[in-house]
Amino acid sequence: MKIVEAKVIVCCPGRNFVTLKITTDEGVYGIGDATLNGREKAVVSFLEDYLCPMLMGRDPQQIEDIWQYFYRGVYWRRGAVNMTAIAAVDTALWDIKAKLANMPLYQLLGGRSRDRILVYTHANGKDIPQTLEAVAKAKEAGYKAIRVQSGIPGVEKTYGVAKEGKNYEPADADLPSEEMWSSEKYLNFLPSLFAQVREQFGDDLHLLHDVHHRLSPIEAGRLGKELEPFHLFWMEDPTPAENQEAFKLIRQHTTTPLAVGEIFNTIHDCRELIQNQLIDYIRTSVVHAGGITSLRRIADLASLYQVRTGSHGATDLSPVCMGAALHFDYWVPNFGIQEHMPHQPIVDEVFPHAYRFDDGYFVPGDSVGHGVEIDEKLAAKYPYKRMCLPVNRLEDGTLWNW
Ligand code: CS2
Ligand code: MG
Repeated sequence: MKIVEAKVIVCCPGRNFVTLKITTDEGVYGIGDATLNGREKAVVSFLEDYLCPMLMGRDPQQIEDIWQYFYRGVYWRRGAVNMTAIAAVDTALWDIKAKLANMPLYQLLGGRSRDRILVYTHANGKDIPQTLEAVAKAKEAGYKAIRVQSGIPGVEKTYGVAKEGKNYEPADADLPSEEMWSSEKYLNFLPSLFAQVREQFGDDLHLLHDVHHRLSPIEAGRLGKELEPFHLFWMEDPTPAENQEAFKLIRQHTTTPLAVGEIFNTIHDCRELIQNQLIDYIRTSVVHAGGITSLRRIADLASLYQVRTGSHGATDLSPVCMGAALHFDYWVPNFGIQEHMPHQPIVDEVFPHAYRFDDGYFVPGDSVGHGVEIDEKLAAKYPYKRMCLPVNRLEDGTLWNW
């Protein structure tokens, strides 16, 4: 069997998505997500100019060898663009292999380890009353786990909070918009938010929070400690993780569980964090960490240290990634939770899928492959439009982590 076509499809049904479609000489095809939010065209070029021509004539069944060819075989390793492109190839090939086996992907991975997949969704508002309303709405929709973000008094625009009357979408402008940040105001405010959420909703709901790389390690230690009475499921990305050792300091000060990894691309980005038990959840995704092949290796390493998975699932990860992630989650023994930020209805139309939500949980469905398709005709109606993520500055104008 041979690969005869590898085609990149770019569309913007409300937000940009890049999809790779690999077709074989026997007509079987597979698709993979290649979306890198705000840098989509870089991955398109990487695929079209380099990886796609190199795929022609190869046996699509040799998933491991193709992964090694693109990772080990290339002098320039790792990096977000590179690993997203490799992930798209890998996901499409697993889709093909599962179709050839006439199985849903999770069966090929080893079968399911659970009946259903716990997901968390987002609740946010411009202040505490609005945020409490959003939590109530998510709870009514059936979610058992909710990520809570709120506007901060004295900070005009902050990460994770939707514009009035709109759904939250991280890439919001043709050129990066600017936000302002104050760690002091945030730290003084956040515990009161969680105190009120617990007071209104009791202890049963799982609560999560994303710090989005904003704090220094000692500030993160303080926040984790002050949030302990509200027993969060996790505190996410408390500080940038380029220096993995920084997490030692946070760990020394708090028992609030820590989750990291949505911007990681390889096992090396998380190795020290996992081996030193500095985190509780590893959030690497199928699309940004090199596909199912490498996510499996990360999860196996994590399982040795009782670290569980909690894959990134924001709206910039396409339904193709979500489908593949849910098959992975169904199988992976050390599963923790899966993020679910619902796509707009038009996105679900462009990408028809077998996975479905049921009362706070997901199931991947039993279609062969990963169960996600792309309606190419509909996709063609929504051409690419540049959309950038914001940047962030401190009150004195210093550029900060977004
Ligand atoms: C976030 C994302 O979902 C998350 O946890 O951190 O919203 C992130 O900001 C976007 O995926 C960036 O593309
Ligand atoms: Mg995050």
